[in-house]
Amino acid sequence: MDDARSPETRGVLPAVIPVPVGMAAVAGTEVTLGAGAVIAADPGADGVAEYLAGLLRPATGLPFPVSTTPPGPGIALRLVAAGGAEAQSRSLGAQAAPMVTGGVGPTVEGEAYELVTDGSVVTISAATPAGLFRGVQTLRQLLPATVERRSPGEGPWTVPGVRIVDRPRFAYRGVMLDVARHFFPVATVERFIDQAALYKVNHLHLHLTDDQGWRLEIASWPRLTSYGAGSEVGGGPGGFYTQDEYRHLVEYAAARFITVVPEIDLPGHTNAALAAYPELTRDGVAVPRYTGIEVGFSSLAADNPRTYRFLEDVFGEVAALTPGPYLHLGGDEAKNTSRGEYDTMLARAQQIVRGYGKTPIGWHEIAEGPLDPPTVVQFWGTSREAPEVVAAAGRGHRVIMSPASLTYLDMQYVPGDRLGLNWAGFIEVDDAYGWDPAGHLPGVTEEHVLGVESPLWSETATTGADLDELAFPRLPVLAEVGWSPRDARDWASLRARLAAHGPRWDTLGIAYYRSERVAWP
Ligand code: TNX
Repeated sequence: MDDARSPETRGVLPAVIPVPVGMAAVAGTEVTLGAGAVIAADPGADGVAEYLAGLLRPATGLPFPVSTTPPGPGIALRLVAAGGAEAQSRSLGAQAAPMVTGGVGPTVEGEAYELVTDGSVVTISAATPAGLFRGVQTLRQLLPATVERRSPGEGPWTVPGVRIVDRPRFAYRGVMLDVARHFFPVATVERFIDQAALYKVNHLHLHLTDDQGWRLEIASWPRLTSYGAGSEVGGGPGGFYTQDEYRHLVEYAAARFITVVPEIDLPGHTNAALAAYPELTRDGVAVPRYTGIEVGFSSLAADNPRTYRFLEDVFGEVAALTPGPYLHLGGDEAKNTSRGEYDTMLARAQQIVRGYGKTPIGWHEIAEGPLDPPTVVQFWGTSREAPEVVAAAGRGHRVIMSPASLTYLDMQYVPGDRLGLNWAGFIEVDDAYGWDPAGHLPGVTEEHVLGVESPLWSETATTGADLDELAFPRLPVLAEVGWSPRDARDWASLRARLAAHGPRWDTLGIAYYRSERVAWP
């Protein structure tokens, strides 16, 4: 009889999230990593090899020496000519995702990899270290959950016999953390980066400024942090990142092939800056700091020359600290800014950002005004109609899809949840899965979509455990929406794979939300 259950439920295929483009079980080729296991790395792959060794050593208690000499039994990381993995994917009859063309930023080819077992060696091949790194996350998920322990545990450390070919569907797979409504220390952000990396997320958007606090040191405007950082929602102490701490986070993310996208939100969401510098207000009168959660009351002033000095200085410093191609300039919910003021300030802000060699990203309201050619539009609406976004896509602007009713990690799962808001609705795990980024807005099709981002606003989240509960399991779900081909996605399969990841999250200390839609073990 046919077994109608998914392959993962039947235990035939391993529980990899996001589901790879192509994965086949290959009997008799499993690899058990034992005392003699080495990590053989091609020149240029040593950074990823050391990262992998760092993952494996604590739980296995094995030495995993990294070498560039030909492999013994264990793991091999191979850098192969570009196209190799793709040719393989064609030969396996896997779905070829459409090419991303033009523009700056990431390309999907750079993250393709393949992973094969041959009985004694697990070989990961890719054209770039980024591809190897994505493959390493797959390897990690092929090993027992206990591999995530930070102290030696029981093996055996067996990788099932598989052949995997994989590449992302979208070049941009992001997660956003709001460190403005509540401030999160460096260690919490590092942990968030590690969690995102496990699911092949490649952009971390940091929402660094808002009405409730300014979180990045700006040397030329020191009161932004000496005063403007000292508040947060609910009246807590707030906080900020020094430039060195921010640089550290950028490097920490880069070591995981994650690009930091800093956001300086304007012209609204600026109360913290206005409180720090009364010269930026419309009437020059100081405003108090703000610890509530209303939006849409603050605004920079278009006719104040200090506004543009401020934007030049801030974007100049942020650009200098940020190696990635994007600077996010907000643009959302400017309810206390006239159309003319908005257009004037956003036009100048885009010019300034481009002057520093960066590509602007703005929340989708920015598409109601003039857009510079490279500007990326981030859709966050709750309806499937956004004529100005469709029009911008038609003029060649790339779109990041963050529909609030599907991707907002700060929405409650169900009524009565301890954490979260619900203005965009309730988002259960299968809701977050049951949509497609291409065509969600009719007229915004595959080639317009740069990717998918899941924002985690922090009005109700104050601790790392709160972030865990809102992000898990929805972050892995949305990572699959951004990575996996449309027709490889299947809720019954994902449901089983999420359940299989529960013990891994327990081992990692991730306080995930035990959604009733998943049969947790
Ligand atoms: C809307 S989404 C906002 C944020 C809030 C969030 C809460 C967007 C661009 N603006 O200011 O934090 O809702 O869910």
